[in-house]
Amino acid sequence: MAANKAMSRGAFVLFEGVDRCGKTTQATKLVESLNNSNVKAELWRYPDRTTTIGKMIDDYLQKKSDSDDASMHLLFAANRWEKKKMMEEKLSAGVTLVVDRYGYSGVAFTTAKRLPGLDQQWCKHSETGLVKPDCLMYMEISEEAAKKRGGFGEERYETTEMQRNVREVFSDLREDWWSIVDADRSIEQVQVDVEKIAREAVERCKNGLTLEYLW
Ligand code: NYM
Ligand code: MG
Repeated sequence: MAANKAMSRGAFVLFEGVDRCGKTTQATKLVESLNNSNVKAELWRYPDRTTTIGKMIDDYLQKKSDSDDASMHLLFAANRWEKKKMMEEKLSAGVTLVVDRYGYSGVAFTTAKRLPGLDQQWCKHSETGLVKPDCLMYMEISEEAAKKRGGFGEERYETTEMQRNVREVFSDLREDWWSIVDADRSIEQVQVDVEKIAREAVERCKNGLTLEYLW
């Protein structure tokens, strides 16, 4: 093996997008299908509401508590930092991580509040040094299609205006390497694209790909 050849590892496959775009549905189906074809895969999601920090986030999202916007942004980021080491360990052990939201949502949601001082640059700082995904599927859904999938829930941020702003920040954040998936279509149609994109990333990482870090 050549000295500079990266080791075989699992892939970090990420789903991002506004609420109701089908991330959770697709991520769940993808993990199932990967495991069925002998690719070790786990479903992760952020916020991870099971940790101590995650419970504080959950209270905030459910409006059981209120807090300063900057400190909430940092808690969402800390919720990723507390799992960084485990993420690296899983990936190097050959496990593919299918992740439902990550730091891109972190930046998009806080920036979308349009608060003085909390601009995109500020928001990105707390994510700097976290593992970069090997593949990012941005689930693009129109406002109309998202609305047809049922009304908003009761959680914080689930308003038309906020979702509009989030969509805008996401399009600002977009980079060339992102895969844009047309999420207006049926679950089955979207699944075909998702499988293809994810399996290509799994293959690349299996063949050895150096882990990168944000941003
Ligand atoms: N959210 C999610 C943030 O505001 N910052 C973050 O860093 C992350 C990961 O939490 N409306 C927001 C986006 C969602 C909400 O996510 C809960 P979900 O996927 O609905 O459980
Ligand atoms: Mg939600």
